[in-house]
Amino acid sequence: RISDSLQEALNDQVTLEAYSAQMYLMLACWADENQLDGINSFMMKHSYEERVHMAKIIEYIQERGGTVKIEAIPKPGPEPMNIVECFEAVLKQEIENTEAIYRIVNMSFEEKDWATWNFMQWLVTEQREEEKLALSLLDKVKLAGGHQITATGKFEINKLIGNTE
Ligand code: OFO
Repeated sequence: RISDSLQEALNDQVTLEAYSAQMYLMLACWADENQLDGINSFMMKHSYEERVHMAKIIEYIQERGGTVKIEAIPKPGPEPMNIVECFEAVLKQEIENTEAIYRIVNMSFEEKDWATWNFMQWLVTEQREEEKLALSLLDKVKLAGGHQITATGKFEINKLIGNTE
């Protein structure tokens, strides 16, 4: 059975994944308000992915005989002022999430809970990919003009991000 401390850390991670999902939803709605349909669909997809992460962690806690506690999710924000801030928010969120995941990996290592350690490796890989993606999209936004982006730049970047998985 999972330890109380790992149970608590994994429960916190459930809330953090839910928070990430809300944050992507907030960015998706911001994009929609700003006629950025490609960015909207990218953010909607990622919000869904975070919910999948959340559900997997819930299942894992239950599988190990632990108790899941569904907590309140803090309000995401603030809303970005432009596309650069939008992708800076994504990168920041993913980095924070990675740090939280590493803390659990470390705890499971110290407790020699190899099942949890092994389960967490999937999230480690996932985060590596998500951080890489967030960083490369932020680079592309900057390349397209960053804070000085033109209407054409916005049009192109919106299309490109809309076609990104
Ligand atoms: Fe952004 O990934 Fe969940 O963990």
